[in-house]
Amino acid sequence: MRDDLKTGYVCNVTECARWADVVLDKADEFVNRGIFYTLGGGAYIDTPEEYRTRVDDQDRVLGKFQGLRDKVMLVMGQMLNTEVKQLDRAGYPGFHIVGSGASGRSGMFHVDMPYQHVYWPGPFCNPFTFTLLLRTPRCGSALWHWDDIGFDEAMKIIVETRDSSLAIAEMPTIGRETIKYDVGALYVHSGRVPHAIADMGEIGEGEYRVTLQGHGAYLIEEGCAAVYF
Ligand SMILES: O=C(O)CCC(=O)C(=O)O
Ligand SMILES: [Fe+2]
Repeated sequence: MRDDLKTGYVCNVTECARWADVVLDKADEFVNRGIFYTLGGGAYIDTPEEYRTRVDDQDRVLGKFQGLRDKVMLVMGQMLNTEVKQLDRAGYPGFHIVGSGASGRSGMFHVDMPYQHVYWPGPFCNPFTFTLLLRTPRCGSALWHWDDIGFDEAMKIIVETRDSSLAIAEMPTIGRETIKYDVGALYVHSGRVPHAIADMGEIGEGEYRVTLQGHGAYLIEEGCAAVYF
């Protein structure tokens, strides 16, 4: 992560607060994913049938965020030095919402491989993951990562702890590093360094960690990057 993380700036604090309000106004559409909720269907977390249904319905659920998505794609294009477009037939970048129910808990130790679950119009390379923090609880919002755990070793830990309620307790603390997110900043990385939503402590009642979330890769023949959720 320390080698492949890029950071850009998308919106000021006022704009972020406004976008976070629009997300929280859509609470009826949130999907409970355990420690967090999503707004929008995610290829990495939905069944193929659920994903298809949510993509078909996404203009209703995520239509209001086109302005934000356009800005994210523009800034990401400058960061990656390429044009960035929406991947056809896939989900728009969506949102993770973490509330007080996740107080004192972290996300799962994982690597990102959502590209296995979407349709690619041609060959692609260099998959990436991105996060834009829109709202934070007072304790802060961050990502834990383990740069010194290689991909194969990470997969072994993931398989061993899968379906285990101990998965969180078993997360290695040795070598764990923290990237503290700033509101309005966009973080882009390969997703191949093992990582987890960090436990930053107490999330108060009515406080939320709201992030725009997505993935992407370079379309080799088209010479641009495409993003999805
Ligand atoms: O919310 C975050 O900080 C990261 C989430 C994440 O790891 C993912 O969506 O793959
Ligand atoms: Fe991830």
